[in-house]
Amino acid sequence: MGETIFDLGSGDGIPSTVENRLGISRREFLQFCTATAATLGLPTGAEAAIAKAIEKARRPSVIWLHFQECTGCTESLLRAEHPTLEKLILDVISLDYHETLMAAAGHQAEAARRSAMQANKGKYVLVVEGAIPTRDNGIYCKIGGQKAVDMVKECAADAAAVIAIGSCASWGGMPSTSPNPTGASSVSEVLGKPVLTIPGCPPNPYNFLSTVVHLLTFGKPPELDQLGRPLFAYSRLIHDNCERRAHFDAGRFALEFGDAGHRQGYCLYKLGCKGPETHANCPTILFGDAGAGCWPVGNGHPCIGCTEQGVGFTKPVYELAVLKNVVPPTSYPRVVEEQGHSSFAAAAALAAIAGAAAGGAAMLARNLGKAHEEADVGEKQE
Ligand code: FSX
Ligand code: SF4
Ligand code: F3S
Repeated sequence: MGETIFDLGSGDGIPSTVENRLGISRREFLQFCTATAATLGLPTGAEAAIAKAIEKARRPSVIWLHFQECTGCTESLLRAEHPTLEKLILDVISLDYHETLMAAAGHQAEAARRSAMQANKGKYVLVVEGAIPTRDNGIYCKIGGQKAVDMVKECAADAAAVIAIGSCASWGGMPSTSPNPTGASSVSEVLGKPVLTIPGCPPNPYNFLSTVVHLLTFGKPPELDQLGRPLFAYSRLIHDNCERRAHFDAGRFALEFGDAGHRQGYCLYKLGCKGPETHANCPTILFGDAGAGCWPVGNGHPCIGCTEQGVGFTKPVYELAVLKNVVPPTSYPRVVEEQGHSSFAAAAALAAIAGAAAGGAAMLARNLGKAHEEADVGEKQE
């Protein structure tokens, strides 16, 4: 799939400048392009191509389907505290069908989907949120009287690209949890071919946005792993960039929620953290615009492995993770005992490195426009 060149067409023209559309300055727009290029791991100069692609307003038509899920993927995209993110997403795509967001309902909505597919045949992007029930001939999810399993096949037939957003669409996720009574399946299982996947429950919106920008700029998806996940977001283990990693290495663990170790921010491995076997950029890119430490482990909860097939919603939360790239000490000191001395410096160094990594790009994207707001406040005060 990584080799395929998609023709996303010329889309609809947008008259105003990109800065006006987004409500940000030219400088901030270019900063966003640079940050996205950095997030995608692209070489110097790619930011110019990204800026050109977004400015050309070559907005691809997007058909967004909902099946077995909680709508958390959509919520995480649109409920960012700062409006720039969803503005960017809605600016770079033309969202022609989305059951949660569209004004149309019933037969009108289904007619809008078919007419968008017809008008953009071979050029639209299909985004699927949610798993697809396959048991008993797929009767457990119907939209407008059509079975989900039939709808996804119909919509995928003429799509330029298919993106499975969230763990449900990527590999079954929460609805496929044993005993999986509805036969909840992934998009690629139903279509019988690999698709681009952005797993996570919910996935990080910046990973979706960066993937769409890549499609738009280069006409092809970013480099993917064997599960269809973009490597820029899913090539590293959570454990590699975790701010608690120095505590893991020093053998300092929280043993119970609320114990002394938990209160001091020790490693959550013994509480079942699946960071050592889960690939995602959560610790560097963070969630929810709430600042440093805002991701599951940063908030004190073990990673449940939501981006990883066979881990999230599959392994019990309390089960210890497989250590994929580290050799643990043969024994661990007790959590209440005096620990080594080099560790605090090591923890600080690791936190600094994590903060300066790819997350910087997301920080920048999330802060776009804030300078304006502050300047406005300053002016009002004068
Ligand atoms: Fe929910 Fe999306 Fe989880 Fe699934 O996210 S956040 S259940 S991955 O499909 O809506
Ligand atoms: Fe972080 Fe979890 Fe690894 Fe501990 S086990 S360092 S909390 S990812
Ligand atoms: Fe999911 Fe773990 Fe990230 S639970 S959101 S992969 S920290």
